[in-house]
Amino acid sequence: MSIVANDLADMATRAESEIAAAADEAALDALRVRYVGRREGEITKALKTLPSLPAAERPAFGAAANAARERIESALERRGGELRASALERDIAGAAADLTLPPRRVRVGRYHPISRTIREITRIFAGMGFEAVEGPEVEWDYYNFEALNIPPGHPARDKFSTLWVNAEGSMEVALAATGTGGRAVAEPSRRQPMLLRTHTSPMQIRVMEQRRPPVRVVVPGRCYRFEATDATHESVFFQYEGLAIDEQLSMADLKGVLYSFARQIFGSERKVRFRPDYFPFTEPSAEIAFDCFVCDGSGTTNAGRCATCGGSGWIEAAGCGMVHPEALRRVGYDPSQVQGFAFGGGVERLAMLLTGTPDIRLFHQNDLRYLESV
Ligand code: FA5
Repeated sequence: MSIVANDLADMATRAESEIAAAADEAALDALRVRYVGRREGEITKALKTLPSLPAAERPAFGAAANAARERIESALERRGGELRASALERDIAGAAADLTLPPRRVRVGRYHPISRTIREITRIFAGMGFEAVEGPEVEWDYYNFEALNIPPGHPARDKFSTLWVNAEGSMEVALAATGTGGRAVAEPSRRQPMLLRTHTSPMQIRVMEQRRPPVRVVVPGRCYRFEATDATHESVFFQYEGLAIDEQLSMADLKGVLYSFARQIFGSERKVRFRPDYFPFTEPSAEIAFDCFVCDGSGTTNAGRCATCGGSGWIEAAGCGMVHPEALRRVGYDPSQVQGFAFGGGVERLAMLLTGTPDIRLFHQNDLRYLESV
């Protein structure tokens, strides 16, 4: 190493001991400027002499200057940390607050069990190729009923009483059986009254209107029904709708998809029941149910009839079936070319099974003590 390079090492040693003795941040700053300041610092000054050195000495000199800078900078950092720590200790010693008190509990946010269940449902269906889409909660009579083969006066409207938006834009409760919120509609059209949708099935029509087969979507969303609540019924609840349209789809595909879903969400321990049902917009139609986790499917508990499943031993989870050819024709699909299956299930019913919640109303009462425990 050249003499000049040795001088740089000596300078670093001198700087280190001065830095270690710096009494406060101001003294430390002055030393920083003096040694490693960009304009007038010792290192900068030394580097300015570089061009005047013989070429052979320049690399060693440059390396020595960098090494000296690194030593000085780490000494500055070390001493800075020491000074800050002792300043903190001084503050604590002189503080008026009682620092021995336990800290305030930090409340960590988390997903609501319903949101968690929706995320799980869409994740599982995504694995089977279903894209998640959403639709409007305030819906035309046309999509909620008519396009699903439920014209005014159809008995299937009876189980779908809901809130209707009347001509003045305010809400009124009416029996869906009237189909018009109590108002006569001369020509059935999309400009009919609007309502709070009673199921997610209107999205079957909306999606088919917008896309050509193959279609594979899952639609989670809020639904509304004007009905008395009990352990498994709410007037505002969530459903997830599934729709698949393709060539040569059959009931076997529907069953395979729903069984795979049940296994993925519950493992193999829940029993699955699949049996015929009726929906105007699917043919044939079926219903899928899981055995009740409270009474283990027996229908009774120590207290008597199981309140969660109403004594049946089963919790009805979804309706399903092959999309009705009339619904396919209505959106311009050719039923001789494409077929499809659809299903619509209750999110809360799954969340109840997943979290062991015996009463659906516990999800929407906003009692954090309960929501944090599941
Ligand atoms: C329907 O709503 C049909 N749209 C389902 C369907 C879709 C059939 C596609 C065929 C093809 P249903 O009224 O049975 O069917 O409701 C479906 C599921 O929603 C029920 O199995 C239940 O899990 C849930 N559900 C229905 N009403 C309520 C309620 N009031 N509270 C909580 N969950 C409910």
